[in-house]
This record gives sequence, C-alpha cells and structure tokens, in this order.
Amino acid sequence: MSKVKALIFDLDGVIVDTAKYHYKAWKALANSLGFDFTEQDNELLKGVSRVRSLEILLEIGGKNFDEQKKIEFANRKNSEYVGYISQMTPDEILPGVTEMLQSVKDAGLKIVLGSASKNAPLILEKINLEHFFDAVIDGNKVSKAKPDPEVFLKGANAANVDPEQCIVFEDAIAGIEAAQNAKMKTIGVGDPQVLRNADAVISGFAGLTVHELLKMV
Ligand code: B16
Ligand code: MG
Repeated sequence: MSKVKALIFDLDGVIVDTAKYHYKAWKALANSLGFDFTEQDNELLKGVSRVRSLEILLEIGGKNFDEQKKIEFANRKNSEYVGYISQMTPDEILPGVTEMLQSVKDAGLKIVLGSASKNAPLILEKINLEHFFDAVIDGNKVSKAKPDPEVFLKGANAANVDPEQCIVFEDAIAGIEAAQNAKMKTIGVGDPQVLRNADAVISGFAGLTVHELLKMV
C-alpha cells in the first residue's frame, strides 16, 4: 500500500455546514415558482452541482423552463446564497476541523480542498482557513461533476502526489464514488448507513488524531 501523502477535504458537510444556506435559497426559489421544497428534498442536492441541483428542484416541482430561464433562476438562487455565506465567520467551522488541519500540517501531509462549489474560495476566506490549503480545486476548475473523479484527480495533481497516496473526506455518496473512481481511499463524514461504501466513516473530526485517521484506511 502506498504511503498517504495528501488529505483531500470536501467543503460543504465536512468543513462547514453550508447546506442550511443552500436550502434557504433553493426553498425561496421553489416558493416563488409556486411549490414547496422540504429539508428532505434538500438532501438530494448535497454534493451536486448548481445546475444539476436546479434540475432536480424543478423535477420535484414538476416544472419545465427554457435554458435562459434556468440560468436566471440559478443566478437568483446564487445571489441569495452568496448573501448568506458573506456573513459566515470562523465560528461556523465544524467541531475539530481546525485542530485536525493543524495536526495534518504538522505531520507533513499535504492538504487539498475538493469541492463542487463555485463559492468555495469565498467561504474559505470568510472562515479564515485558506492558509492551510496547498491546493484548492472547486466548481470553477472542473467541468465534470462528482461522481466523476475529475475534482479529486486535479487535487492530487496540484499537490504533486499520486491518487493512491490520497485520502478523501466526503459527506456525499456521489463524493465517495468520485474518490473511488479516482482510486483514492475514502473516509465518509456522516451516517455510516448512508456512506456504507466508504472505507471508513466518522461522525466528525472532534477528538480524533491524524494518526487515528491514517490507521482507518
Ligand atoms: P455552488 P461540496 C457542494 O459543495 C454542495 O454540497 C452542493 O449542495 C452545491 O450545490 C454545490 O456545492 C455547488 O455549490 O452553487 O456554491 O457552486 O459538498 O462539494 O463542497
Ligand atoms: Mg459535501
């Protein structure tokens, strides 16, 4: 087994919980179009690109619009979402994440962000974690959405390590699949029943050491 040289972190659901802001903004759009959008519906959008998220939302509402309208709706949702994330502070970093990033750095491993979000740079700036990352691959830098491995392969490449030397932390099923398609090791963050295909699953980073994480895969 090759030695682990880089840890790749998803953003939403792993480092911060921005799903609640995505939900508020998508719900407002759905309501303006005359249908409801529940928190359960929102689960379907986790880790999914903005364009695909809109398509799923419109399927739920049984609505169909031309491409121009769809772009307008996606932009409207994003403006509201950016309004929320612009107010984020480091208090919103999930428990144990900052300590874990520091110990990963101290252990001499590379740290990479692998997120579907085009807003990832703004979020990292607001929560003040950018300085930890050796590479940031986000929705602006990829053309294929998870479960395609592109985001993680570009992450490994930017960090100058082989895919087999990476562990990916993901909260979404499509993200675990993307990492496995990239031939990387996977640690799910969340419900072990939902993320059962991951090599290991944790509920969060609090109380864990980097050495414990490395032993899991
Ligand atoms: P944006 P992740 C994903 O982030 C979110 O989980 C998903 O709900 C969102 O639709 C996607 O980013 C795109 O976000 O509209 O900001 O470009 O989990 O891959 O960090
Ligand atoms: Mg996620």
